[in-house]
Amino acid sequence: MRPGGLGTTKFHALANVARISTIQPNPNITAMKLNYLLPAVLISTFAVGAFAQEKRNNKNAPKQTWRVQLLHKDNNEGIAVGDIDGDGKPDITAGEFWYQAPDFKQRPVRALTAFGDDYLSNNSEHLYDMDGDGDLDVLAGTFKETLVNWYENPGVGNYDVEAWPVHRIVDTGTAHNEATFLHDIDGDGTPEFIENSWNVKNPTQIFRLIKGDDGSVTVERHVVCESGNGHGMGFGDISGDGKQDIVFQAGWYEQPAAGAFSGPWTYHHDFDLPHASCPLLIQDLNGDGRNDLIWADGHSYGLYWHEQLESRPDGLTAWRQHLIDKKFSQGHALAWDDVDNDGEPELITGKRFHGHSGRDSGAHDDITVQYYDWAPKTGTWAKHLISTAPAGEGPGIGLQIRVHDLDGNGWKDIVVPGKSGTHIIWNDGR
Ligand SMILES: [Ca+2]
Ligand SMILES: [Ca+2]
Ligand SMILES: [Ca+2]
Ligand SMILES: [Ca+2]
Repeated sequence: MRPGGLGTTKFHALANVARISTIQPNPNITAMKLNYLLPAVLISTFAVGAFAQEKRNNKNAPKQTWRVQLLHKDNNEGIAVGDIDGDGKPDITAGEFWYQAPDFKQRPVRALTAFGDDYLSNNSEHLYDMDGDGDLDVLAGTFKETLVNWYENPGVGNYDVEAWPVHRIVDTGTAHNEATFLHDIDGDGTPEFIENSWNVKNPTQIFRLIKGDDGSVTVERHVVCESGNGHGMGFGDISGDGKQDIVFQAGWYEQPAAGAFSGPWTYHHDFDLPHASCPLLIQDLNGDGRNDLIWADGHSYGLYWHEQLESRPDGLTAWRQHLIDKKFSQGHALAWDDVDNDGEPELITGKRFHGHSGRDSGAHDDITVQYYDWAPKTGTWAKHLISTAPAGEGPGIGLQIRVHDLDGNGWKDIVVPGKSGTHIIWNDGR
């Protein structure tokens, strides 16, 4: 039986709504123009083609259906999924609480502090076995604090506590944080903790998690760049050498040939991506062997992909911008996963509700969650609306989107936090 009696809200389940295509110009001409027109710092804002929508004609295809369940409403914008109690069923953490499957009973994790008009201190969270005792703990970031804490899973039979034991792991020295990532940047199987900051003067740094034999965990700090961060971040191989690079608002950092922690990384200011999403995605969309970028403006309208072209003779990378969708704002988070069961991942995003407390463009638009199905042969994205609701009354994407098959029906569900509530969007499939 599915969870979802209480708190299940009616919503608009839509499928196959519109196809969005970008009409691509002659690549040779575009590359020439880019090389000719743009100086050393390549800003690839080359407007591409028309933005066209057409109704899909195939009305007989079975429609994929989605169902929204509200778990809680507060201003928390971080979320994580993992099997906290070890019963084999994925559970959810979201800010002050965790939700125990299968009925998603709300239980406490920690207290968050409020600030501003409508913020809670948490800007992101990750489930990871910090102390190596076999159960998942919560590692969390904050908007304003330089101190990073993790919260210890109290273990089966001990979940009626007021809060999980808290441990300080590091003082990063950086406030003004946008989001954090737990990501294995060097590919050794252990993830690193990496902060993205909107303050461009902040360092970009990687914290390696070091586990002691006694269950203690410490970090080792590695500086990518002493001063140079900026809104938005993603990880992947830009240079094509097989090592992951870091892309952010003002370009990318190239991982040293001798390894992630061998020294400072080389900075390339090859593009600017204003208020880029967290994460921005690095994928070879068109299969030409060069990784491309997918990003949204986290505080205004616009979802784009940047096609990586052949590098310029002077060594700078070259890019062509393609518009994916300009009809929604605040796509602050992106996910890349297979939600339609065709074996290929889709681009999942939506609107963050009340970024900057409602002062962002489109703050009062309807709030949506949607996915885009990429067709490499035609270079087009088919937009599928998953849910839509009046501003503040349905699922938004907050600062993190988690995609996971929670109920084991073979279709991946989507869980999202945000100031319009923490929601499960159940994927009922076709
Ligand atoms: Ca569980
Ligand atoms: Ca643990
Ligand atoms: Ca490519
Ligand atoms: Ca798919």
